[in-house]
Amino acid sequence: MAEGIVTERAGQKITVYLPEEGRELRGVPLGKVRKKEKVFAGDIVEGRVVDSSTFAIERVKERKNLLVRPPIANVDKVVVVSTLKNPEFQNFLLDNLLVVYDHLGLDTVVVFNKVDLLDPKEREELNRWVEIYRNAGYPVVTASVETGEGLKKLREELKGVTSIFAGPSGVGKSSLISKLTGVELRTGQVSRKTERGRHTTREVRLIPFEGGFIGDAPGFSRVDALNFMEREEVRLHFPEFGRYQCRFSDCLHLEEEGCEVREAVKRGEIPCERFKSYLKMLKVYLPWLSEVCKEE
Ligand SMILES: Nc1nc2c(ncn2[C@@H]2O[C@H](COP(=O)(O)OP(=O)(O)OP(=O)(O)O)[C@@H](O)[C@H]2O)c(=O)[nH]1
Ligand SMILES: [Mg+2]
Ligand SMILES: [Zn+2]
Repeated sequence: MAEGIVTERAGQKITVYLPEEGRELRGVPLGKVRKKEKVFAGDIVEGRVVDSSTFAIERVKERKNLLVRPPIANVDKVVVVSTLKNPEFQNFLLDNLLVVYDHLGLDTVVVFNKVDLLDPKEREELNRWVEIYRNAGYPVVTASVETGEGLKKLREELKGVTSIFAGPSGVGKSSLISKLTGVELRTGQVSRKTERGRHTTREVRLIPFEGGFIGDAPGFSRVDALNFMEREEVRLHFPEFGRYQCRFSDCLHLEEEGCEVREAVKRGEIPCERFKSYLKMLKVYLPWLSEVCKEE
């Protein structure tokens, strides 16, 4: 028996990567696998090399997890890519993604790409966001496919793990992956067409990289944390809130007495941007907040 990892699942086509040989073969699920279970990219499979191009899949190993969009199994880490401009930064979308991936038990890395486009003033604005996410506890990388900034740091984050790139359309997910791995991916126009729904491709592909795998994903335009969890759970996925002890352990940090998170927002220790995202996720409006957090 040999062990491989499914790197591609497109319709009936399955590709299996054999780490020991460093090559990819066509995967053919044997009867019992075909009948009993679906095979996803990221699956660890056992089977036999039957000829120079074919791997017969006899068993799919139990999955650690299975993402829905994109459909990839056994993901360790999500690289959430944003840009300050082109497209404009949407911190609410980033915050939702960070909450949802933490809920799913995945590590996250925050990447700000296309920093080559920023003038000094915009670079300062970006630095403020970088500080906000670093202080919250996330690893943050500023990157540019054009200048190569941040790619070494990103490479370190990807070593030995299965990671996917997520974030809005057009931020450069595919471009970053191509630049890192040297593998050509469809970028720009083609995926924009897909966004319009002209040619929604379901194919998913993992690229072997530095002892791990990288998966590309289609851009998200909207993610709603409440579709994944109860409103009581959301606060647990804001790491910076966990540093404060409120009077009540089930405090939602809204209008409860003895809420230390609220005091921290008032003192400026928790940034307004993050706390506003939290309230927006819960669909709550608090009058005191407009006093503390003046509109920019
Ligand atoms: N100036 C600049 N342009 C970039 C950079 N990275 C990507 N781009 C450009 O941004 C556009 C979108 O890049 P993609 O890699 O297709 O973006 P994506 O995130 O994969 O988009 P979707 O697949 O639609 O979700 C392309 O025209 C890229 O050439 C960068 O660091 N700097
Ligand atoms: Mg893309
Ligand atoms: Zn509280």
